[in-house]
Amino acid sequence: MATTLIQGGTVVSATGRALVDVLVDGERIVALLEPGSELLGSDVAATADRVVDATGKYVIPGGIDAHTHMELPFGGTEASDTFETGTRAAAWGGTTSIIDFAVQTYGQRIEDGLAKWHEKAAGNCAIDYGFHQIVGDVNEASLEAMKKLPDEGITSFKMFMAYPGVFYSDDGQILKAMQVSRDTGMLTMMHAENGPAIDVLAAQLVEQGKTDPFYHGIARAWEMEEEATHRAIMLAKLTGAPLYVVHVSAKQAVAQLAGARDTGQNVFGETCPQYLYLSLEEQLGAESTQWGHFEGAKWVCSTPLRSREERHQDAMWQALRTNDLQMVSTDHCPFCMKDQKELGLGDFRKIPNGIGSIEHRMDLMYQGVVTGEITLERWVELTSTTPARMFGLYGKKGVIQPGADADLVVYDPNGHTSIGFPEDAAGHPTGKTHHMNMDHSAWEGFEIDGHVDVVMSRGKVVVEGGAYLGAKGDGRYLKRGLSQYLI
Ligand code: DUC
Ligand code: ZN
Ligand code: ZN
Ligand code: ZN
Repeated sequence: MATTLIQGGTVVSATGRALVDVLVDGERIVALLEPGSELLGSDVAATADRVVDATGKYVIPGGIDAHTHMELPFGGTEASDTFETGTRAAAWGGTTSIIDFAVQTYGQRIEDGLAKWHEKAAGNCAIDYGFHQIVGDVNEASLEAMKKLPDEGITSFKMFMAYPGVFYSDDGQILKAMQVSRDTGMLTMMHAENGPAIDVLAAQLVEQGKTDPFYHGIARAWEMEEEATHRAIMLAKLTGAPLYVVHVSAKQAVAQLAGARDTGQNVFGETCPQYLYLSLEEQLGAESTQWGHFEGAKWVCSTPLRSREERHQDAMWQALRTNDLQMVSTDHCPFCMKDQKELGLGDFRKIPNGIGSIEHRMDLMYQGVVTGEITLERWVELTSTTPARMFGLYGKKGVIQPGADADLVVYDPNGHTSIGFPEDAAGHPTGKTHHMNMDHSAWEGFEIDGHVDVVMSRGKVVVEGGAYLGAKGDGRYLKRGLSQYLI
């Protein structure tokens, strides 16, 4: 097997940093070595098949994005990234594993929904991938099928308290599924928003002629997130199910999670880069010559962007520091403006919900290190190590140690990344700088004081020198174990 030495970098883990070299043999990490080490009497650097120079750079475990929606059917269209394009964009951004959501739609068997997701992903992914199961129809057959999912490496399922008529489950259905969660150790993931109430508020806004994208966020008020988060916590408490709340955006929802954790309940939460950086006020002010006020559709996602004035973004950063929130995923669910978001021209309810960020998560979170919101170690913990531990991948993923998969990123703190469709000095567009299958960027104009230089996925260098060297089908299905956070 070919060996690679990643030399001269600072290896950063969730718990510290050290100037050590990383030796990779085939698909695995085999040793962490003091610089200049000898192995069996010979100089490692001289005998390695290949040396990657990481001098002055960080070497981190590859990012794990535990919340993505490739090819998700939604709002009469389908998320614009395929497993091929979305995972390639992930690799460009230093993410080497994803966990996507296999969908069981209403009236469908779980087994059939899952088989369809395997079909979509198999042979198409650039990086390793696992699945959570969306349970969209709770009935006797589904509850039985759920019990078999851990054997397939699926140890978490997601339910929706929102989207009546699409993915929605009522409290009784959630209770039944949570009983399976308690009995099997599968993690219950929850989209916590009061969907029935939101739909009434949304309809009333549209009746009043308030149809611009911004009203999406008004209808999906933080009270609707706080209430649903509380309800999910109570149902989890009653059943004894471990609970993981996805895409937390309201500071009041964080308070619910923190309160439950303080009582010893096994509940967790993730937030996403959009809830750390973007706001409802900016969505309200968004306007372009092409789209007018409909420009705000680029940021229509659920949960919605929250008010900066109300300081939700500050609360999310704080919760990431205090561990009231444990991870950052993207909820990557991209839609183009043309033919997709524009389905909601004149009625914000018809805008497909979602933002594409898979390529930018590692950079955006690194910027939090630069601005002093989080430490370098916490960056690694939030984006790689905790996702691996939370979702049963740790040891193989999420850590740089002998025996782990060689999923590695060389990150340059002296590099720079401009996101979006920048213009040159004369104001001419230079083309898009990202690789997601989108005709815009929700992150237009973001500047990152760092750069993903080299990405290695299971021992293969897939990004280097600004070039993509990987191939469709490099990624394998990840059978996951139970969460390490079960008690
Ligand atoms: N939220 C989104 O923004 N997109 C897909 C589904 C969801 O819950
Ligand atoms: Zn959701
Ligand atoms: Zn989602
Ligand atoms: Zn020019």
